[in-house]
Amino acid sequence: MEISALTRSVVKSNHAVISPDGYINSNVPGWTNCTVNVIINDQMGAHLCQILITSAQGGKLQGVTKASQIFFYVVKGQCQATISGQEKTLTEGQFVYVPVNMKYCIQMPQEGTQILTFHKVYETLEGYNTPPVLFGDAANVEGPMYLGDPALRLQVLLPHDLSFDMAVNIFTYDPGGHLPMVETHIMEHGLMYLQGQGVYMLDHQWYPVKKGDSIWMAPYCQQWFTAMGKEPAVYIYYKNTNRFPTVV
Ligand code: UGY
Ligand code: MN
Repeated sequence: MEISALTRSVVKSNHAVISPDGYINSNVPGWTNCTVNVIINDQMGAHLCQILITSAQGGKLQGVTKASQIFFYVVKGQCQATISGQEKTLTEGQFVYVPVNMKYCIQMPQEGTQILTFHKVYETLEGYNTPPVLFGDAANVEGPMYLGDPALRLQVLLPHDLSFDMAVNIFTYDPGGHLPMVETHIMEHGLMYLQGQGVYMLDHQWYPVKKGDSIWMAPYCQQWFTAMGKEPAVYIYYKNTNRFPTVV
């Protein structure tokens, strides 16, 4: 029998590793016939929110974005997204970016459909409009090698456009591939593993991680990853970007 007092999850002041074994469901008004797991949010000191939604039969996410924009990514299954009069079927790897102050309705007819969301309070930029609704498909986004290493590929899902104040990228590491340096930076991350496994170093502590795990990294949380095993390790991650980085 498994000892239920064991987990790989940790929550620290500048990072967290959340494995699915500790999930407890939240009830969100307007989000019905689905399980909602709030993985990262402001309660832990983050400036983003990351939620995993798992649909029962007839799941539906209905609401209006307010101060925060929401990026919806289909991890598995399919859904019907209606945003500001545009209706599209989204399947695994497809996504929709919903800007602030906009109605959304996402229906998930198939039980087991999973949608990952990233939320961020939108910061306006003088001279730029709020970004529009954007539908996309990771399968159509090129993945050039990262910093000259063919073992690492980075797909950038949102446009390089200063109207966006967040980025969502997919990072693929071949087995043995690793970040070329320990990153030490002001940007914050939220991520979830879509495939594979490896070891993440966060603030000089070492964590085995695998498909389904999520990680929060606060600004300046030092970070490094190497992929292990027989298949590439793939994670989708959030990063804040394109705004004046400091109040000083
Ligand atoms: O974009 C990034 O900062 C990325 N290289 N960080 C990470 O994957 N931990
Ligand atoms: Mn980073």
